[in-house]
Amino acid sequence: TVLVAMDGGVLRLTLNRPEKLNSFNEEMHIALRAGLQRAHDEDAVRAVLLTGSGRGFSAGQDLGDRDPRKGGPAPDLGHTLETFYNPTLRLIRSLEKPVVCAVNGVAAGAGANIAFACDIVLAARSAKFIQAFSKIGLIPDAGGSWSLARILGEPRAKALAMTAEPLMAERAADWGLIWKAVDDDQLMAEAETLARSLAEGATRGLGLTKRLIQAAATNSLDEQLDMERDCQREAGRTADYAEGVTAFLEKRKPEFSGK
Ligand code: LHQ
Repeated sequence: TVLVAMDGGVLRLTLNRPEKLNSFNEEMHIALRAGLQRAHDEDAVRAVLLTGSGRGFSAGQDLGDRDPRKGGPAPDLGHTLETFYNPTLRLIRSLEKPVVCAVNGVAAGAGANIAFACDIVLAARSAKFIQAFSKIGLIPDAGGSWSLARILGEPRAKALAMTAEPLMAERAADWGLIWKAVDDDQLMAEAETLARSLAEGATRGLGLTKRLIQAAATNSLDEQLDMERDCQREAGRTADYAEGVTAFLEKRKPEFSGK
């Protein structure tokens, strides 16, 4: 349910239930989490590229798995979040390596919000983001209530969440929810080039950059300045810093090792 491929330091994870628009069942959750865990564990992985197969990125939770007509006790969706979605969100945010997301088509419900949790999001111009939750009586999960409110502010966050109006890629970029919208036929090439160049970057420095930018939301300026001091101290001790400066002085391209 998730295709995994390693290429030049990029771990590519492709959500692969195209006939269900890559909606999440338990198997796909477990496979995605295993891929993200591998990115945490293996030094050889220096960037992640997340995308979907077929015409959609992900339609969120597989509602076929959740048919109330089948009877049984009322489901505990909090348990579903704690068991399946929240660990994935935490893995993406805590991975100190760049996570590029190529949104190849519609991203709905938790599918949209998993994309928004990634570090650099490119979307096909035809892709749209839908906070589908309100249509079925739910609240925006998979970090959506957090990322929408943080990135957009209350007015746009509330309108998107309450109306479930589709947001086209271009506008998502204008609003700062994603990095950019790309012509459909260019999306994968552009995302691959970006992921590859990040994988060839100074991995520790990029990881510390991610840590700092994510911490900024809750830090005071003083706390952030202290953290920059500590992170820069750590970055300054890496082989990649020495290589970066040497390459600059020698007027050549640096060859970063990720160390
Ligand atoms: C689907 C789905 C889907 C199953 C399309 N499930 N089959 C967390 C905790 C626990 C429980 C609940 O949820 C959550 C988090 C969530 O993510 S809640 C939000 C769940 N997602 C949605 O409500 C979105 C439902 N899907 C749609 O609104 C549409 O399919 C969109 C707008 C995504 C795409 O529309 P179309 O391009 O018109 O495609 P389609 O609707 O024709 O879908 C294609 C096929 O995919 C179709 O199957 P079929 O056998 O008829 O060809 C759909 O039934 C299936 N599919 N989403 N979430």
